[in-house]
Amino acid sequence: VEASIPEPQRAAWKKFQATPFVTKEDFEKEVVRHVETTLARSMFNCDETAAYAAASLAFRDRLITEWNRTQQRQTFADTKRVYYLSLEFLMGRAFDNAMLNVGLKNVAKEGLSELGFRIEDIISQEHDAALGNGGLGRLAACFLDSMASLNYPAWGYGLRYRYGIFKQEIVDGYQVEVPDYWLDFNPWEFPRHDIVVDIQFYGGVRKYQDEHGRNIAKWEGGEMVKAVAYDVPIPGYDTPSTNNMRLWSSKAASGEFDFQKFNSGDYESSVADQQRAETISAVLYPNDNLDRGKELRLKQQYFWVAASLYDIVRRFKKSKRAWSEFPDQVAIQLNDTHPTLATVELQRILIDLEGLEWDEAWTIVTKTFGYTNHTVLPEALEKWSVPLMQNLLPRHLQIIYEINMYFLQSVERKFPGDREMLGRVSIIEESQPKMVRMAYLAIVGSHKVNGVAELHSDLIKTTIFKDFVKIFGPDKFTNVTNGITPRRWLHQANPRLSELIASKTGGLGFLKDLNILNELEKFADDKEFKKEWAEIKYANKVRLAKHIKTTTGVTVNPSALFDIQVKRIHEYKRQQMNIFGVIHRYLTIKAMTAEERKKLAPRVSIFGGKAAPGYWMAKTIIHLINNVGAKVNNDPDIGDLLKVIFLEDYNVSKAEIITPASDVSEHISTAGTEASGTSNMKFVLNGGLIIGTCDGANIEITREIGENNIFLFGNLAEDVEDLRHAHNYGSHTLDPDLLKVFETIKSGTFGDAGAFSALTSAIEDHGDYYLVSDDFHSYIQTQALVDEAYKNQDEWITKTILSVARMGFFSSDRCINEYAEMIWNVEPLAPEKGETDGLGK
Ligand code: 73E
Repeated sequence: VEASIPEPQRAAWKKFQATPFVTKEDFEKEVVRHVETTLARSMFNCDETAAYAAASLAFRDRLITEWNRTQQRQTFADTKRVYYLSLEFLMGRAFDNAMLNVGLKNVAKEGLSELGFRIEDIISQEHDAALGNGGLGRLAACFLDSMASLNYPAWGYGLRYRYGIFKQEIVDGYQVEVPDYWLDFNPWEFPRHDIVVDIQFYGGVRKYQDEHGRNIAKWEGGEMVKAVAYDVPIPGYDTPSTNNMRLWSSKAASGEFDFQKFNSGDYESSVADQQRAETISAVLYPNDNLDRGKELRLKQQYFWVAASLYDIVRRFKKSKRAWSEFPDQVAIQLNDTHPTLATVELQRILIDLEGLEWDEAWTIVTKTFGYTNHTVLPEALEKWSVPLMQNLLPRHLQIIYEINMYFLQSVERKFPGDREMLGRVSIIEESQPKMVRMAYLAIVGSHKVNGVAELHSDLIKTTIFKDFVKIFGPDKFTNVTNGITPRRWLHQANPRLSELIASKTGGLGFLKDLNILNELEKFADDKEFKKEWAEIKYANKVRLAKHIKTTTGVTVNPSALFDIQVKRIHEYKRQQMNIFGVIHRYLTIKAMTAEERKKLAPRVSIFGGKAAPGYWMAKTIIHLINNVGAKVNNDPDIGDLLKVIFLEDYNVSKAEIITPASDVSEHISTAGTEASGTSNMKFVLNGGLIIGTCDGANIEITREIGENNIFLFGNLAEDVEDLRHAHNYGSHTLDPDLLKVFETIKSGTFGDAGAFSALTSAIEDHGDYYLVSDDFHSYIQTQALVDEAYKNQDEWITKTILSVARMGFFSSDRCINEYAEMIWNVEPLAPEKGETDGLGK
């Protein structure tokens, strides 16, 4: 629909167009206006919640103004756009980030103060937007920040879950899940009730020939659901560019059949239909690195993918270009295999709805898509059962079979007679029932496939996707090592450190070019600088200690070594090894003389992370950590020498408090299992050292910061297979120190011994798949090296400064530039000079 204002009236529009506030006075005016009109309150009943609401709305208005300008600029320029399809966006809080990116935090701080509020109290009113599980979702959020900050024309597309990842409570040492209803008040979203897409499910396919003798396939019948768009502005840092994240919410298709049911007295079933439709976007699946193959999940995937593609295609069609130009205008990135149906949906649109020939359409599809793989864990590789797909998406299944047929024909031509190869690479697994292998479909449907760290990208080429490298050649496979946004993970989370760095590197430029951190190297031995550096770390530890005190009641000494492992609980991440190590330390201290104890560096072992609700072993690990804490923390014989803390409900806003407070953090996955990891980068960037295995991005962190500045241990990825084989087919002797730990657990020292038998028997009786025993000795030894190194604070601080100075590579800005150049072929669209007027600088 053309709704453009005619030329003669545009002058009036320009005269009255919204102007974003810049001054403190204008900000206050906006806050008061929102309190008094939008919220219908007054100075006599304005609490912190209302102040948060009004201040956020003031910033939202501002972002929307810039958002509109950015979209106009992009539409006029008509250049290529990027679409980042992710089922997860782990955004955390938006208010602080908006203030910092727009450059008006000081204005807001003073303005709020004049109105009677402390900005920290207002910031903490906000509920996290927790639409993700862990690293994959947080990576998507960092990428949005970088794409906007670098002025790339880019959209994120996702689902507007009514419930994000559950809130974790710890009750008697056990994890309890509480629903995360976060939409009570969300000023950051903008409902677009005019942007609604009909999404079809079920039904059947009718095939016939039209009057020209063309074969037609028509997907008919079934159910319709509506997708309603909600837009969230994504402000870039120090640029007016404001991109869009569009989240889809499901609604019942109003219309004849509902209405008919209603009229015929079938009110209940019409309400049931509505609820069923709304269920699609109701809840985020809480599994990290695990695929459970549930029908509702497949529905979510298609719902989101179909709505997003409809939107993208509609935008492309406005430019009236030939279809062959689609890949010159559109780049779509698949964040893991979750959106892989998008390749099939685009093929369906092109052949069934737009009448293109198969080959022409498929060329467009493969040029458009790129696929990022995030895991090699077999239990995480998505497969959908053929009967399930036949029922829900009958036309898509036909197209998948056809894609597979042409693909296998091409393989047959390249490797004549290699039947085994055909069976291995087929998109359809010939199991009972048959399964669609989504990663294979994603590879076949994309022009580039990337892993997320060097080791991981090498591993996928030599293991799970080996045959595909032979078929497509090595150039289709590449690496983009993950990164993090320094805006949130340094400037926002650690303002004092950011300020100190700015004072030595000529301002905040390092937040846009993180390699500038290099300039800190020359301060690595500067006494004055080191003192300030150490003071900031201490203050951050005091802040975390306070948080620990209020949330757990345990007093920890901020001078102790803070050893932190926060991430999703998973056997491959080996929190069990960490807690076994803690028990070993406990036993060691108990056996020490008073003299020996004096030499020991006091330690606080801090854990945090959620277990998937159905992951029993992970929940058992949480239980053990809490029970060890209960024992150790109350043992008067131990005192400050060891404290064990489990932090409840680890999420993005808590990570902003936790990350700056580490002395060491643990990244100790079995080699070859953690694709990248990103919290390793956050901890080092905040002046913490890490203890880690040769896995994921730990290897590149070592390359960048130097091996003297990291505590590496354990077996290498190349040896894992042989070790596992030896466990199962050779004689398997376990580490004696680990066996002592097991004895202690079994004796009931940490409560009901039977509760933890699954943890010990996974290692003793079931092959120790994650090599805990193989790595235990090396782990304990390395922890002893950490103790020793920490005693020399002077050297320790130098190590942390040098490490921070060398972390420039891990900015997500670097990642986005690599994606743009190697995979998307898009250019930034810089705002014009005059356009920066609205910016608070
Ligand atoms: O190593 C991390 C990686 O840093 C990896 O485990 C994680 O992605 C991060 C970002 O690249 C990841 N999550 C998932 N797969 N890999 C996943 C799989 C299924 C559902 C939800 C998340």
